[in-house]
Amino acid sequence: MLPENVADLISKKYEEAVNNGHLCFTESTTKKLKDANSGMNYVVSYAPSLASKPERGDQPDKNPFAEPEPELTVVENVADGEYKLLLNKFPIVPEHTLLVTNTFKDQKSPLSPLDLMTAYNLLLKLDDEDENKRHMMIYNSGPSSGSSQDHKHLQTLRLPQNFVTLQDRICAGKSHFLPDFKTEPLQDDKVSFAHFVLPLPESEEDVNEDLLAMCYVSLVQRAFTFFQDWAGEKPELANSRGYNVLMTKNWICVVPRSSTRAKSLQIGFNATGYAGLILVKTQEAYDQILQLPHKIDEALLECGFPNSAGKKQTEYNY
Ligand code: B4P
Repeated sequence: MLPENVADLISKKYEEAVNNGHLCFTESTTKKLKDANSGMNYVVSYAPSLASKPERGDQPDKNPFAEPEPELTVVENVADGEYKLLLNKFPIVPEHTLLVTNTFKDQKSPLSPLDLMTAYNLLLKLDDEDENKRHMMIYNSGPSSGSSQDHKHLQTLRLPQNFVTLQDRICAGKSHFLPDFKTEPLQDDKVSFAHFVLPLPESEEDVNEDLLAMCYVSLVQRAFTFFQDWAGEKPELANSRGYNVLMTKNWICVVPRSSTRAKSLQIGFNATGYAGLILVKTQEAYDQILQLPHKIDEALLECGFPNSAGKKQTEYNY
């Protein structure tokens, strides 16, 4: 499925691509912050040079994944030719990879059991407890989710060392379960935005395509309920149906999205924002965040939906 030494292959290809100029790594200043109100940990990456980068790269009409650059291609055929494993051409963290479908599939299409399983297997191969390395898969689906490319791609990036995400915190000590009409997914009532989380089984042997698909479908269903609920007030939300998926070896999370950018701080978020990884491109936003970290939580709500912790799905379902 994936080569045993995929972590080494990524490192080697990354080093070559940086050295031969095929990959444009952007340096950033990073700062760890904690919001005392929400308890959320943040790593804020300030990268002013990205402010002038065009949103869809220098060739906005071209699909970069139709014929990916060989210099960025780590594995040509993953899962019987279903995907390619590529290096992200414009990363802010090293060795950021993309699992891209070989034939065109829409980024708005749901994740398939194979998408989820392949991503999970990649996480297993990249995480290294001895070296304290953890990774997260993200899927930005729909225009309000922060995605800029329409060809289906799942991203995998390393989490900052010793970083505890919102999802880690609420899953701590919890066993895997599937939600039903009595049990809702986990949601931390201290943060302002809606997010639905399920712990994954501790043992990787208990994880398979069916289990991941059931988790994903049950979480996405809750996100879609939000769109229905807001259809009267904001019909454009019902049509855009944007959401983020975040997954580590330990949990899977879905966040319904209402917009890409927060007007308050003038910053955009993709899935990483909802794990507490915040990319900032202007000095103004950076200064405001350093002064008042709670502004991030407000901005995340602006781009999401209100937290529904404690409510049963039937209570916010029409
Ligand atoms: P999308 O899902 O469509 O968009 P995105 O990751 O939100 O990045 P975007 O392009 O909007 O850039 P942004 O300024 O927000 O993913 C498309 C991916 O394909 C991108 O990662 C892009 O770099 C990559 N890509 C485009 N052309 C390519 C090509 N020819 N070959 C290979 N890959 C190509 O963010 C700038 C960068 O920082 C992005 O890489 C983004 O993923 C990353 N990033 C954003 N927030 C981050 C955070 N908090 N922590 C770490 N990294 C973060």
